[in-house]
Amino acid sequence: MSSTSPAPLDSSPYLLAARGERPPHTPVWFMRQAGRALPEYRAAREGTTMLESCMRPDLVVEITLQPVRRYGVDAAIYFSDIVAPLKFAGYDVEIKPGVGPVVADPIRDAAGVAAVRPVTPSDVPYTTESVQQLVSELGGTPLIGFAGAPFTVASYLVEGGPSKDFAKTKAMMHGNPELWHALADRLADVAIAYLSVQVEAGASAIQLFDSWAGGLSPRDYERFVQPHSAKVFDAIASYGVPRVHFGVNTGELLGLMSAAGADVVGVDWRVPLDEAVRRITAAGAGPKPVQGNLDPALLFAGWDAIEPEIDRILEEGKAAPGHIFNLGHGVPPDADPEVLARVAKYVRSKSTARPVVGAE
Ligand code: 1CP
Repeated sequence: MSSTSPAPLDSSPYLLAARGERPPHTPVWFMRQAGRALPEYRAAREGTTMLESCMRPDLVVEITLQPVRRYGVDAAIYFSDIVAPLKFAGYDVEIKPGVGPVVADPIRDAAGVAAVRPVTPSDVPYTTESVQQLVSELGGTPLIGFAGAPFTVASYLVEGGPSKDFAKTKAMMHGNPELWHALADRLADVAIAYLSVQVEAGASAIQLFDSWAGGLSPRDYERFVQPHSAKVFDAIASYGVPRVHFGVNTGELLGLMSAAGADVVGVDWRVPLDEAVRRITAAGAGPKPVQGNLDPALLFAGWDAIEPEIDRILEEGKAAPGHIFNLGHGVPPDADPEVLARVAKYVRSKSTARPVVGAE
C-alpha cells in the first residue's frame, strides 16, 4: 500500500478485471468490508454516530484503510452510507444502530419530494478531502466510490426505515406514478452529485447499490426503476471509470440492471456466475465482467466448506470477460475477520489460469 513504487492504478487487478481483462490473479474485495466485523472499526467509531463519522476525514480515512490493511484486498471502498448525501444536504435522516437508516417524516407527497436535494461540492468538503487523502495513501490500490440507487434509497424515505416488502414504496409507484418518478428523478440527481464529487476527488471506479431492487418484478423494475438508474450511469459515463451495479436477489433482473448502463454486474449467491453471464448476454448488453458471489453464510461453515465454494466460483467466473471476487452481499457483522483474511489470501493465490498473452 505504501511501497516506494506503487503499481500504477491502471494495471491494478481490480481495474483490469473491471475493464474485462484477466489480471494475474482474480481481484477480491468485500462489500461492507469496513464495519462492525472489525474490532478496530468498533474502537475508531466509539462515541461517534455513523453519519457524524462520515463527516470526519480522519475517521473516514482510517476506517476505509482498516480492511485493506487487515485483509490485503484489491480495492478499498469509500466509507460512507447510501443515505449520507441526503444528510449532508440537510435532509432529516439518521442511522439507528442495529437498525439502519430511519426518517422521522416519510415521504408521502410533493412537499416531501421537494425536501430532497442533491449535495453540492460545497456541502461536502470532507468528502473531497477524505477521497483525496485516501487516493494518495492507497497508492496502487483503487478506491471505489459509491452511491445508493434511486429505488433502494427511496425505499427508506417512503417506508420510514428498513422494510421487507416495500409495500408503501410499491403503493406509491402504482398509485401515484408521477410522484414516484419525481422522487426517483431527484434521487438520481443525488446519486449523480455524490458520485461526481468522489470521482472528481480521485475515486477510480463507482458502484451503484440497488440492494433491494430484487423485491420488484422485472416489469415494475423496467417501468419504475431502470430509467432512473440509467440516468445515473449515463451522467457518470463521461468520467470513464468502471461503473458497477449490484443488488440482492436480482437473478430475474440481471439483464435489465446490466442494460441500465453498468460496465460490471454484481451477482448475489443465488445465481452461478456463468449463468449470470448468460442472462446478461441474452439481454443484449453483454457479455460483461461480473462481481461476486460467495454466500456470506458460508463464512461460518468452516474452511473445508469454504475452499471448494471459492474454487467453484473462480471456475464459473471464467465465463465472464473479467471477474472480481466478492461476497454475494455484505460482510455480516459477526463474521470472523480471520476467515475473511483467509478468503482474500486464497483467492489472490490462485492464478486466473486463462492465458492473456497474445489473446484478443
Ligand atoms: O453503526 C454502524 O456501524 C452502522 C452500520 C453501517 C455501516 C458500517 C451502516 C448502517 N452503513 C455502514 C457503511 C456502509 N453502508 C458502507 C461502507 C463500508 C463498506 O462497504 O466497507 C456501504 C457501501 C454502505 C451501503 C449501504 N447502506 C447499503 C448498500 C449495500 C448493502 O449492504 O446492501 C445499504 C442497503 C445501506 C443501508 C444501511 N445502512 C446501515 C445499515 C445497517 C443498512 C441496512 C439496513 C437494512 O437492512 O435495510
